[in-house]
Amino acid sequence: MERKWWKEGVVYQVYPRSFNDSNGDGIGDLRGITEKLDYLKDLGVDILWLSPVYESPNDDNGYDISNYRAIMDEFGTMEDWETMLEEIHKRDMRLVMDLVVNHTSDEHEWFQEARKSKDNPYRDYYIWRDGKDGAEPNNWVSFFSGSAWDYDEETAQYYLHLFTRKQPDLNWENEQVRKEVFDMMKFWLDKGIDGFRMDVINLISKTPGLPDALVTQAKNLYQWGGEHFVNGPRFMEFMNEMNDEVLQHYDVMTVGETAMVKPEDGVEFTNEEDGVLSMVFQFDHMEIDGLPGSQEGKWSVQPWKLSKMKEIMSDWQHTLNGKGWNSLYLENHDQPRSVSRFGNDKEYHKESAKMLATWYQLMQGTPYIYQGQEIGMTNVKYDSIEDYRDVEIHNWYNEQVTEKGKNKQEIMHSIFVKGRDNARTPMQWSGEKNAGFTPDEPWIKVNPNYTSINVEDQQKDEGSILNYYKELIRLRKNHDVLLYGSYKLLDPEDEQVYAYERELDGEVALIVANFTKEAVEYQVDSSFELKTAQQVIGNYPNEEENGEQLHLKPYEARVYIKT
Ligand code: ISL
Ligand code: CA
Repeated sequence: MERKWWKEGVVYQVYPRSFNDSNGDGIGDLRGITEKLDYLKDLGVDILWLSPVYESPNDDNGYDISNYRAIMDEFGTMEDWETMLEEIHKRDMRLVMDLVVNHTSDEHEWFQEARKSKDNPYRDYYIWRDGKDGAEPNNWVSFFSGSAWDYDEETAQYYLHLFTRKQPDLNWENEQVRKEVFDMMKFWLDKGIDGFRMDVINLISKTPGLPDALVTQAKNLYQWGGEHFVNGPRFMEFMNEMNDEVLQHYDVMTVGETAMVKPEDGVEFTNEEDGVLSMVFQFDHMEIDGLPGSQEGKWSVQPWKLSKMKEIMSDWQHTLNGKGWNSLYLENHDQPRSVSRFGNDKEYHKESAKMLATWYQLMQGTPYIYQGQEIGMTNVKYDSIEDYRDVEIHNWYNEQVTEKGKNKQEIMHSIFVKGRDNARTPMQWSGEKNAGFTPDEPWIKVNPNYTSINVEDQQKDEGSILNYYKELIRLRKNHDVLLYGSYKLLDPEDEQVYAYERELDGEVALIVANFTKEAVEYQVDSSFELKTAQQVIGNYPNEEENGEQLHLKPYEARVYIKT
C-alpha cells in the first residue's frame, strides 16, 4: 500500500454557515473560520473540508451555486478566502473545497441564458425536454420530493433537476460543459487548494433518452430513477477525462460523494492503478436505520442491529483492503448527530461519544470529523416547523402533511430523528449567549443544550470528549498498524460488542467497543493473548484484567496493541 498524506491525515468538515460568526450578522463566515484555525490545529486536524462558500442564493445552503469563481457575500470576500488559505497552510494543514457540478443554481448565468430561448448558446448546458402527454418528460422523483422536472413557460419545455427546482442538472454530455468545469477546477487548484470533495459526483451521467424509472411504489406519482443516473454509462469516462485534464497535474486528494455504491464500485473508483478518486463516501451504514431504494426510505425510522453494522463496515473494509481506500465517517451536514443516532445522548453521552470515535476512526481509511462531533453535539428538536431551515425538511413536511394529510406528529418525529438541521445548529463554542457562535440572532436556533455541551468547558476538563478526540487522533498517527494494517472482524453475530483487529508486519491492534448501556463480559479470541498486549487508549480508567475475559462497562471502548 502506498503511503499518502491523505491516508494518514484526519479531515475536519466545516459547515461555514454554522461554524463561527465573526461580524455579528448571525451567519458563520470565512474570517470566523480563520479565527478558529488554532483550535483545529490543536485538535490534531490535518485537512479542512469546507462545504460550499461560493456565490449562491442559498436555496440549498450553497449547494446551489450561481458563480463558481466568487465567494458568497455573507461569507466574506476572495481576499478573506485567500487569507484563510494562507493561514491554513502556515499551520501545515490543507484545504479541500466542495465541488458541486452535477447542477448549478437556476440563478447561474449559464441557466439564465439557457432558459431564454431554445437556440441560446447555453441551452444545451442543461437538460431540456418536451412534455409527454401534457405531463413531465418522465416519471423520475426528485431527491427532495415531487417531480424531478420543472416546466419553464418561456420556452414551453421542462428542465431536469434531481434536487430542488432551483438546482438544474448540468448536461455532462456537452463537451463545453465539461471544459467549463475543468477550467473552474484549475482556477481553484492554481490558487493552491489541496483537493475536492465532489458532491453527488456519481450522478453526472444519465442514461441516454432518459427513460421512465421502473414503478416500484405504485402509490406514488413519481418514482426513484436511480437505475438511470447512479454510476451512469459515461461516469467513468467523464472522471477519466477529469483526471487527465486536471487532477493528475496536482498533488491533491479527492473524495467522491457517491450514494448507492457497493464496495466493488469503491474498488473501481479508488484503486491505485486506474482509479479516478482518492476515496469515496459510501452510504450503506447511513441507511441502516431507514429503508433502502429511495429518498423516502431515509425518512422512515427503523431499528438497527449491530450485526448488520458489522456486515456493512466489514464488507467495505475487506473489499477495499490493499486495493482501494476508505473514508471513515459517522456524520456530515446531511446526517443526524452520531451520539444521538448510534450512542446515547442522555446518561452515557460522554462515554458513548468516545466509544463511537474509537470504533470508527481506527478502521482502515481516512477519518472525517464533522464540526461539533468532537464535543458530542446532539440532535435538536424545534417545536415548530417554522424553526427549521432545510429545504429538504420543508419539502418533505409540505408533501406529507400539507398535501397528503399525514399525521403531523409522525412526520415531525421523522424530522427529529433524520432531519439535516440536526447537524446544522450553530457550533457550541461556550456557555455564553448563543453558544458563543454569534452575539446576536443566529440564522438557525442554537441547540439549548449548549450550556452543558460546549468547547470552552471541554477544554478545561481533562476527561472531556474533546480531549479524548485529541488523544485518539495522536494515537492513530503514531502507529502504522492503525494506519495501514489489515482489518479483521471478530464475532460477527455478537449484538453488544463490536470487536476487530488490525494487523501489520506482526503487530496487532485489538479494538473493542461495547454498544450497550449494560456491563458486558467479553471473551477475547485467545490467539490475541491479552497478557502480552498493552492497552493504549480507553474511555474509562485502565483496568488490570486477568485472563482473556474483559469486563466492559457501559459503552466502554478499549484498544490494545501487541508488538
Ligand atoms: O441528504 C441526504 C440524506 O438526507 C442525501 O441523500 C443527500 O441528498 C445526498 O447525499 C446528496 O447530498 C449532497 O448534494 C445535495 C445537497 O443538498 C447535500 O447537502 C449534499 O451533501 C445537493 O447538492
Ligand atoms: Ca457573519
